[in-house]
Amino acid sequence: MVDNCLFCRIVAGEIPATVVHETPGTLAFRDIAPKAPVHVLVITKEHHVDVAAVAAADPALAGEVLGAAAEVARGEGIEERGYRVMFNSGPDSGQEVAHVHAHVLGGKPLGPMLC
Ligand code: DGP
Repeated sequence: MVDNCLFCRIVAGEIPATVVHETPGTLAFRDIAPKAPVHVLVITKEHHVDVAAVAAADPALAGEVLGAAAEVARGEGIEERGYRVMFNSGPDSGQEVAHVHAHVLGGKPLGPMLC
């Protein structure tokens, strides 16, 4: 755990979150400022700054994040219509929280990717 990391504090139970899914290595909870009817964040319980860091340090855990994202989509009922899984990584992406998280977005037509 990294002391000043918001998502590490959620994993530790120090900050409340609406958890929708959990695996041995991941936790999934609703985004506090949802951008779509379904907006869930899938994070690693271990601290990794971004998707490249977890992929380099523990490829199996990176795969576990993707599997958990698919499970969340199934559980939220958005699998059939489709959904988006997105990672921000680094300053140009606008990444606000330096702890790897997949955004799982769906529940409406999402339109083209913005950049
Ligand atoms: P990003 O910009 O990719 O780093 O996304 C960070 C997301 O985290 C953003 O969509 C808002 C969300 N978020 C920030 N603080 C909290 C919090 O305290 N609780 C929850 N559930 N989500 C948070």
